[in-house]
Amino acid sequence: MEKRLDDVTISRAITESFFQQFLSCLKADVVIAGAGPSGLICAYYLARAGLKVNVLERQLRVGGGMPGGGMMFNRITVQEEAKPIFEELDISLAVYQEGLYVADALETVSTLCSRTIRAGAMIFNLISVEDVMMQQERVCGVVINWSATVWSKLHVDPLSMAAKVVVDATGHDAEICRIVERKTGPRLRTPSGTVVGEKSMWAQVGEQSLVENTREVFPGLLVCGMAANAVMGAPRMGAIFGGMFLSGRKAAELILSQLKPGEK
Ligand code: 48H
Repeated sequence: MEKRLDDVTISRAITESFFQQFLSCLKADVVIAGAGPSGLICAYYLARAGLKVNVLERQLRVGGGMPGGGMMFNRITVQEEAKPIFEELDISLAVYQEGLYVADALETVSTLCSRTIRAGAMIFNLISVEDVMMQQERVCGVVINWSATVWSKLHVDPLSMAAKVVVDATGHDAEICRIVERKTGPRLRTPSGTVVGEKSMWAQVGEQSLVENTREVFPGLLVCGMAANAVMGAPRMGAIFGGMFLSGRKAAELILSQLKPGEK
């Protein structure tokens, strides 16, 4: 006789599997807020090097601003400097003109997500970072809640996730840096000590400064991707994404120079 699928067994499989992983993630080497391109790339390189990495994404889906391409035309542009990362991940690039390539936004998001998980990073969607943990003037983790509780404005107390390093990869709003600024005063490592704020579109300068602006902005807190330009007061760049990949990789390199895999 056909073996029937038991409804409760399905529920148990999901909840047991999820909570086993969730419990093992409550202490990590690195927690990254935001699963946009910069956060995912950062997670990919850290996990590949053997660090324990969690990515927390507020939305149902990963990819941040990438699936929408430019104005919902689901293509992204990529400059020469980032081409080796696309090749490493095996994401197709079509030459548009010398030094400029076009990629399918959905292929890029799905491949990057898959590679990041297979490298060993844990990605949790539908979880928002709503605060940081801070001890002895150092960020040492994040305070999290289900996005659904935040959106529905329910007063539900959060949980915590400890990390040696936290990365703000939340994009234009630089949410984690703003939280730290709000709680500690103007003590970020920026020209003003605060989140300076993103400047208007200038792709050339925006892309160049993005990698430079990828840095530790407070003890235990790094910023990468669009958030790095927002924090340091540099321009936006429109739908060119090479800088996001280079910034995520640089954040991973900075972290790896501090935290050696194995010293967990
Ligand atoms: C959990 C959160 C929280 C939170 C936000 O916006 P993103 O795609 O960010 P980047 O920096 O990787 O890429 C930027 C790029 O997409 C972009 O916007 C460009 C190139 N713009 C140029 C221009 O001129 O406009 O992803 C950030 C992710 C999103 O998925 C958010 O949902 C998520 O972070 N997020 N997740 N807790 N508190 N805040």
